[in-house]
Amino acid sequence: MKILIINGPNLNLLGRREPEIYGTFTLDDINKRVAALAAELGVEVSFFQSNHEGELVQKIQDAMGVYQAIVINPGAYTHTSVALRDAIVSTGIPVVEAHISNIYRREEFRKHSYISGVAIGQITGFGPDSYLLALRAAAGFGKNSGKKN
Ligand code: CA2
Repeated sequence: MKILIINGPNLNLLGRREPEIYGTFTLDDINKRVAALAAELGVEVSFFQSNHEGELVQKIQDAMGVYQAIVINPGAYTHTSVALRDAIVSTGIPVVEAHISNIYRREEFRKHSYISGVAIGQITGFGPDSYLLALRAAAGFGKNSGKKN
């Protein structure tokens, strides 16, 4: 099973600004932890980060037929992007939405996500562990898909 990990705008700055909200770890630190967990779970992961909405849309489109699930932290596009939401719907790839901070404990404008309504689920507020929890959720969903309850 192949899982794509996508990070949106400004997440490349992790560890360099606003440590009180986002911690001191870098995106590279997180990706290393995700890769280690992926090996344990026996899934293959690839990483993509972009500050550009169109590139994120393109990457989701290109994931069709290649990846069986996506973990995405869309950054600020969570709260603005109908285009990302549409890309997720049109590819039909199962998506887990992840956030480092708890978006429901912050400003009002962060409490709405365009992604959550088309994701399998959302994990928010666990710091870097949000990515690990999201990976477990995506891998578990993939393993169980096609099985009858
Ligand atoms: O908590 C999250 O993971 C967010 O997706 C992060 C986004 C924010 O717009 C969302 O509301 C919640 C912001 C990412 C910005 O990352 C920075 C990292 C270091 C320094 C400054 C920003």
